[in-house]
Amino acid sequence: MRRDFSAGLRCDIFCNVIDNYGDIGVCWRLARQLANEHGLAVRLWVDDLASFARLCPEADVTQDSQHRRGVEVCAWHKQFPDVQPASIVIEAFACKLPESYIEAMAIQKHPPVWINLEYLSAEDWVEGCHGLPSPHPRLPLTKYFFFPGFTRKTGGLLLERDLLARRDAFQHDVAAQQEFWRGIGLETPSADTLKVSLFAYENAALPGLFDAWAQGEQALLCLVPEGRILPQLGLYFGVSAPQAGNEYARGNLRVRVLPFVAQEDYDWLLWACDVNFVRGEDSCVRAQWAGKPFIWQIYPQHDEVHWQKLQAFLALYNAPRLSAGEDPRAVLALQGVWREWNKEGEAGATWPAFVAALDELQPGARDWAGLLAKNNLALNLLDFCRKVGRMRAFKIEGQ
Ligand code: TRH
Repeated sequence: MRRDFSAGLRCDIFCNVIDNYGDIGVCWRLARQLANEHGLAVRLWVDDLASFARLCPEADVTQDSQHRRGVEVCAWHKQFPDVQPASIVIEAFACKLPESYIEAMAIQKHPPVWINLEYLSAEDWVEGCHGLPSPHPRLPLTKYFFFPGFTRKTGGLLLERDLLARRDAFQHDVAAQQEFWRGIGLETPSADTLKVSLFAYENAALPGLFDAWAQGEQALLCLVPEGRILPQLGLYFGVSAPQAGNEYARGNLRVRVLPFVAQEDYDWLLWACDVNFVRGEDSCVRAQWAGKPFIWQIYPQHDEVHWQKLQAFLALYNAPRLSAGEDPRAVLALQGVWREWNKEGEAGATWPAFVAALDELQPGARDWAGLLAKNNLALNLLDFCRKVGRMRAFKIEGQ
């Protein structure tokens, strides 16, 4: 047996990287939080260390086990080692745990609390499914579905303890902001420049949006982290292989390509910009914590089911504004640009109305972050595990 790395409550998180950075992004964030804020000994098993290393650049992809930011990060190979299961076992996004590990869980005196951490969705059915048990067909084990979400009856969202305080400190600190702009190699933009970050999948709406920005009345600085949108950016400006540090301009639009940074550092960009384009799951949540108006490019799924998810989120997100009796025009402007960006349509045509509504949208974006902050996923998850432990009439080790 491999020696366990720490006493106290232990947690194993299993992450199977499907594509992009969302799976590992969520797991890495949760792992750090459980380890650093709640004192758990966390092992993160990941089957693609190269993806992990994009979020944690000091990672060594050749190591089977390494300690990073308080977490033991382990390479998850097909041939799984003989290890002692932790007291909390989290399989992310229904990834399939190693058979030998499941068998080992079943023979523990106190079998672990086994959680399937699901994808984020704002749809109604999530509340009904959050926390449901799923008994193993053969072994004396029960897996529980844990759904992140936006309402009190869901598991909530990942939020570091001090995040909003750090955000506020940064947004009120001119010197810290200047430091940020210097750090990415730029002068602090003038007050009348609109600062937009653009993290996106390929999107046929990009040229139209760039045209609208180039022809707009206001100077616009667009910051693009390296990634899937770069070839299209290159096409637009007639250059091949744009890379970090490159800058392009047309009309009132200035575009700067940024390096893909460590996960913790991405927040600074979101806090520094006036509008953020985000994608997938984790960056979308981070944009909400930034408290700025944002545009979400949802991860496209088969049979167009992602449209339902998008509509469900928009309905929740806009509900506080509409029920407060605010002028619906700002909400419609936001919906317009979200719709066109996601259907890769006329995003450029919807942009002027959106920009005109920014002042109205800003306070709502901030209030929304405050509302969501009351429902913290890591705290909820630990409460849930304690409850399951109590139901089984044993104390979770270390509690
Ligand atoms: O990379 P994504 O498109 O991930 C997607 C979604 O999660 C989707 O739901 C899932 O099904 C699919 O993967 C498999 O977008 P997401 O979720 O925003 O993840 C990006 C991560 O990258 C996030 O944790 C933030 C991080 N990031 C950095 O660490 N540095 C950077 O410079 C940037 C731009 C992002």
